[in-house]
Amino acid sequence: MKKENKQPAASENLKQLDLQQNKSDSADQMMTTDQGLKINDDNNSLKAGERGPSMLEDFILREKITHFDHERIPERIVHARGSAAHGYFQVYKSMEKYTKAGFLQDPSVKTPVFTRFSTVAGSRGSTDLARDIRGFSVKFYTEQGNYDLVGNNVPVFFIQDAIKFPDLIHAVKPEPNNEMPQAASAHDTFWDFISLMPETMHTIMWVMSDRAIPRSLRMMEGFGVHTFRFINTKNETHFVKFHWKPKLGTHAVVWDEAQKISGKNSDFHRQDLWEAIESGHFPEWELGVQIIPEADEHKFDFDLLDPTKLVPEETVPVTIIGKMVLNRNPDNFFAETEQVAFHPGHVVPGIDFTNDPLLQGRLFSYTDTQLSRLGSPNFHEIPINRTIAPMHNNQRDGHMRQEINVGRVSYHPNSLGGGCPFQAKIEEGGFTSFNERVDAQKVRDRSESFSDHFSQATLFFNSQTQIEKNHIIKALRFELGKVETVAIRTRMLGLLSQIDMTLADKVAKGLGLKVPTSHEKPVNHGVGADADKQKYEPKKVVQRVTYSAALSMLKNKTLSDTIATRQIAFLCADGVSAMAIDKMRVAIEKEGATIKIIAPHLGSIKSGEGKEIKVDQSLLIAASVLFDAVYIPDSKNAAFLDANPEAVDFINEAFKHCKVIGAGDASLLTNANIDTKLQKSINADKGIIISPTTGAENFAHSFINAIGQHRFWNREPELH
Ligand code: HDD
Repeated sequence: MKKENKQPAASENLKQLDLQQNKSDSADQMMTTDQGLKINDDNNSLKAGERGPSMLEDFILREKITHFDHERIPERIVHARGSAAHGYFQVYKSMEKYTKAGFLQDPSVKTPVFTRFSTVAGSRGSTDLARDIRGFSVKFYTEQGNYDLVGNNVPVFFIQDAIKFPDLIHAVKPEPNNEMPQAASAHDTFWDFISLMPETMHTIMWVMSDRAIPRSLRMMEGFGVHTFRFINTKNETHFVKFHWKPKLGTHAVVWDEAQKISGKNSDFHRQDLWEAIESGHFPEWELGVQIIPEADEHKFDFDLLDPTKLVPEETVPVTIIGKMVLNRNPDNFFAETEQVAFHPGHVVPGIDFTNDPLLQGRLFSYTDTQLSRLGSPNFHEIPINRTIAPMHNNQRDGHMRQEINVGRVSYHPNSLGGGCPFQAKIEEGGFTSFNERVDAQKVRDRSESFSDHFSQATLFFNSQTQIEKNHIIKALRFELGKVETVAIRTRMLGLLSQIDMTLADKVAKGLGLKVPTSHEKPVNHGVGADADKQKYEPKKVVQRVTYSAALSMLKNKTLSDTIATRQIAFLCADGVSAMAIDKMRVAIEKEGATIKIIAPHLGSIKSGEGKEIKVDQSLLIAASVLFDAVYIPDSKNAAFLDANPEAVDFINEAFKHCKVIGAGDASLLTNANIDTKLQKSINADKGIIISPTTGAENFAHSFINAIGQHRFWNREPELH
């Protein structure tokens, strides 16, 4: 990666200007205590004699150690592991027809954003490549106050009611007796809970799919999940579902690869995001909305308020309304990425909630959790959380209050302060909640319109290609295979059989079990079961949409054939052709991808032409799983494959993970140690590109085109 910083000047972004006030740079400065006293010796504590005991008097030692002792804060109860970046959002055309939200009106305005991606289950230091949902939170610093879109990379959620959230999270987190396993759902407590909660089935399909192991945070979709409301100046409302569509397409790694990446580089996603931004390859997403008129609320085969359901794009198309570009890495991980506090309840006029019971519970949880995580109701004053809109109210005091509120008045109404701060009229931007009519009895209950737990799980499964279906089956075999309690596995097979019988049969085969027959099938052990309420029995509602290409990553390939920002390994050794390297390098870099020269040792190697070639990584450090494709320039260094088993592993593994392999000469791939299946398919496999004796440009072109296709799945063995 180039070291040159391509991030834009802070002056281009109002939030960056705001953050400048708190930035501190020690360049050319003297070291001081927290009180500003210049420090003369930071290496020795104050002692009674050179070999004597340290003295209590040493306030410099005490201050330093005390601060250190208190450096950690509690990690997030969920989404603890995350990476974030700054950027901006820009709407393409005014959305005034639907919403009065200020940041969705003027295409010339760039609204600053801070976006954090996360895994859900793992701790702060856990691996990036866990099989998990990814959080996708965007804080828009709008002129009307902060708006947070706190979503995921999956459009649906496990449960329908927030009251089950602590149960879900307790089940998926490491088991409480031995704190194992870390950042993994493949264990008994998770599947015990899931197998008793049929409403989780749709989201389970997504989590078992390759969506849960993205190639990059920059290559995944985002979703607001709940149905929200848009409200315009005439007080007309539309329901809205939010989508983020990545410019680089939606791509995943394979599960075997994910597990190996976790060992080779557990910061894989974090590093990928950081380096892309440092090198000026700013990740970009388009914001899409599905807009549903208020009058159509009950026209669907499911309830719009049920967060376990999506609105198929075939029923309501996604309209692209703007873009988000992330163009600046944080300066300080703790101050920004760790201290940022998102909240689905941070809205602006023009955006409002619905009665989705999951959303309603979230509206409580997010402020509450910051009180223990950040330690004070003043967390909104932390620079990264601070709004760029003027902020005045009568909230006062509390731990670590920064603001110095002047005057005697901290109440409303008042006459001593001239009635200030004033309440804003609607036309002055004052927020009013949507005037929804509610006329109901108080009940602790769930709507029958929430009872169809399987139809959309089936829709998702049926919309996948056979390759993607196989990956789901294998993921379930893996996850349930790690479950020790056989009754849980069997109960899951019962639920899977209600999604798709072939799916259940194939998973059962891998587990060495039989799918329970209908009279043995668990009906409902979950919600309402104890209360013996028949109405909670899952129902199947015939869905008008039975197939949706948008749900498949392989079919929904919009813009996905670019190779920009992909990492290509060049396996080289002394004697390699510098000309072959240069030709391929130029062609690849022109497409915005990055190459790394990998050789048996660091330093440099000598080409056949006598040129020094700088080595980026030694074979000891590099691994195929960290790259998108591999190129072995020429036959002159074939002997190097015999001498370096790591190079052979590299090629074999790239083949196993269905990646593109380019070779200067076919004889390189017929080396005795190369996978025999690879050797046999050299001529038939479209992902193996061999240089012709003439026409090197075509060769580079074919190699690049093949990388654009991401993977060659036909190499995968059939699933029996
Ligand atoms: Fe949540 C964090 C997304 C349901 C309670 N959630 C959190 C984050 C994301 C989501 C992306 C990380 C924010 C960050 O980067 O700081 N959560 C979701 C989505 C949900 C969802 C898309 C369903 C549609 N969450 C949900 C429920 C509850 C919570 C039902 C509780 C009733 N979530 C929290 C939390 C967290 C959180 C405990 C932990 C850290 C934080 O809030 O700031 O309040």
